[in-house]
Amino acid sequence: MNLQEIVAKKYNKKLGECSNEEIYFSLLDMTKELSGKKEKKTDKKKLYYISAEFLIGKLLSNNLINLGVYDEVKELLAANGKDLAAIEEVEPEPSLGNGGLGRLAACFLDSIATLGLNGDGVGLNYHYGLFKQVFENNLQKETKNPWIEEQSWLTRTDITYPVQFGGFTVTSRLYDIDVTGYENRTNKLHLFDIETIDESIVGDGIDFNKEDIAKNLTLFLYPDDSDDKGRLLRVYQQYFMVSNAARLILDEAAARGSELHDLPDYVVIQINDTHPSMVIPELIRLLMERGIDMDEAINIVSQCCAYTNHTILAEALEKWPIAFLEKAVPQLVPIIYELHNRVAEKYDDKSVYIIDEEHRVHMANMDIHYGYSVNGVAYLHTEILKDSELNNFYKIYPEKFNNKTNGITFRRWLLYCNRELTDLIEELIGPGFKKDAAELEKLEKYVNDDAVLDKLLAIKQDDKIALKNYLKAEQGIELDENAVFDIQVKRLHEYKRQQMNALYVINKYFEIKEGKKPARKITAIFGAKAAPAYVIAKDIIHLILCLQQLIANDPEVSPYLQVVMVENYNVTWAEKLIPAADIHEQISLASKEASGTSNMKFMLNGAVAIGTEDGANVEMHQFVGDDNIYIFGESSEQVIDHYAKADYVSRKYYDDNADIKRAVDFIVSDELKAIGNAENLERLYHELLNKDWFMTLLDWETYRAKKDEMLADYEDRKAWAKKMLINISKAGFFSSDRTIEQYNQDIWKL
Ligand code: 26Q
Repeated sequence: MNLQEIVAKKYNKKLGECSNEEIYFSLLDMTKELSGKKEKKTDKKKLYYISAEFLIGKLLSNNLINLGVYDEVKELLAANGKDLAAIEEVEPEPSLGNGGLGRLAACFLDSIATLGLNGDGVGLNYHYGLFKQVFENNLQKETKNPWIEEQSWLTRTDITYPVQFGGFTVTSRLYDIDVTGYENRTNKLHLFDIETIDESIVGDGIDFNKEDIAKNLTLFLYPDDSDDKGRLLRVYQQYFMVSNAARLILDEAAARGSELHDLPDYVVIQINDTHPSMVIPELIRLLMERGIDMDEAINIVSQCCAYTNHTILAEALEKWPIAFLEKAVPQLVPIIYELHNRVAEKYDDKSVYIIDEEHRVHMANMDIHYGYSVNGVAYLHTEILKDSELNNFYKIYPEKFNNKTNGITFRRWLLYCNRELTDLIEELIGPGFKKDAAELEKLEKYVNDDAVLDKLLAIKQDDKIALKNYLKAEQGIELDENAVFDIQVKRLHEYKRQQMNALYVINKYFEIKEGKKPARKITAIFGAKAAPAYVIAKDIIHLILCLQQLIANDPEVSPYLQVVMVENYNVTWAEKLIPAADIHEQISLASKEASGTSNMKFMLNGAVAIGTEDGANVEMHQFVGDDNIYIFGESSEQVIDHYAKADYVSRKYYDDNADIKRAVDFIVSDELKAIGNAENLERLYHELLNKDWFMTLLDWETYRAKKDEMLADYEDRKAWAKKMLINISKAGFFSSDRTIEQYNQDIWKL
């Protein structure tokens, strides 16, 4: 049925008479019908991308684009007096992820379908996604973030499984979301849920009773893991996810003709970080239940599973106390012991054991021993895994280690979020880049074409105005589109060093007060959520919000400097912010950011990076050369050396550099305390001065110098436009289509 027919049947109205909500629900039906026609079920081997997070974002426009009907629908609506952008506003954003890892999974699903590969996602149907962030008294407050409505992208299926926990059983129900490839097949995102979830147990904010598993299992994305009850619930969630996944995998493989002994010919499982690692013992258990002996079961599973590592931060590598597993999933414990014993028999080096001396199960270690591939997510990250973090494993299994530098889907992060730029590119080099991102290199021949450079600048200006209008409508904040927009958006974490950027702002504030005014107004835009229990991260948000208020109310400074922190940064915000950026901040402490993916989105949209040689910045730097990216700071080798020698002392930098001292002291000044809370500000001040584990002050001076150089360069508008063009033309490598092709060639072999 076409849209008018759906609307007529559903609401007995003409298009022009419908509310935006009615049109949205009708478009849902239409899209589902179109995508359903593109399902394919023929291939023998299938990929299952299991992930605790799929940060898919709004789907309406994405699906319309991928189904090839976006323009048609937009025009039809316009002809009936309706605005697609206003209809998009009706759609709630499914925030089923924290940040990079979850968004990567969503980009990957898009590319898998776009490349026509047989691969589905498997995860959990959280009723509330990542908390909604609200600011109150310049502090982050968390509130619940519902996204499931009576009519949504979810389709209820008939698939249910009994899932057994220690002492009780729950019954699962599978819901599916269609994943529409760009002008290609439709795959599925499988999200498991239980029907006994009780949304009424959520109290104020995001508090709930963490013990009643039947009522809360899929209620929230990542319950707080700051206490043991929350951590235990996480184990229940993970097992529920993988037990369902394993059964679905075995049922589907059997339907495709597998006799289980040949499972690796039918199935490949990509384990997205360690959150789904229990799929290994669970599959072994299920195979044994079906009559396969232990040796063969282990062998089969080891040939099916591949593991991706997303972090080298030791505290983020999951280690579950065996007592947790005994309580939640006792049936897995003997299998995990068996897996451990086989390792312990073979190797003396205890660092590669699965169970450590404190009776904790190291999930990554299990993945590495009993999977056939281990990959990092950017060149430098994989090198660090091989050389240091996982070196003991690399020595045992060099053949398992490989790199797959992350990528992003250009459908969402260019075609959808920056139509004007997409049209210009198409006008210059034709439409081929939409399917083959490497073709963007053809843009390079325009690097001295003044007309093209002027158009690029004009598009950026339009995007900045679009952001200005959106921010005004959302938060009532006024931007100046002639300012330089310097944007840092990502989860709040000390290693990402938003605090270093804030100290730059403070220094600029002082310079302006002293009469040293910048050539043009600088607008520093932040967007970040902090984990609810991450105290210092919340203090950094507090500092930024206090600076925002202080500077906005200072008539001496506000003409030259503005700080804006957008509330509830999410995928929808990213789609507005990224096209509008002049400068993007990728300033993590070298060695700490596994890859980063916002860096790729900004680059593709013609922003220029200031960054450290960290994560995928290293590869970006190689592609664009020294003239088109602003690199500063100590190298990963130097940083790793500081940790080894424990020789970084932040106070030394504070004592030796008067500007650093002035900026750090300002955190606890009377001016800021008049706006903010002494407790938060003092805690942050002491942290920077006495600990500063992520070495903020180490690189501050070179950061300041590099950013000042960058801002001066920005004034040569033509030279800057060239940098923009080169960045766009070299962004092709960072398409997730390229990443997925490499996964398929080296790991999945579909
Ligand atoms: C672990 C234990 C208990 C509770 C939570 C967690 C947990 C939750 C989320 C651990 C890690 C995450 C998310 C990690 C993540 O997003 N990593 C990012 O992955 C991106 C995609 O590969 C990279 O680009 C980023 O560099 C990396 O930080």
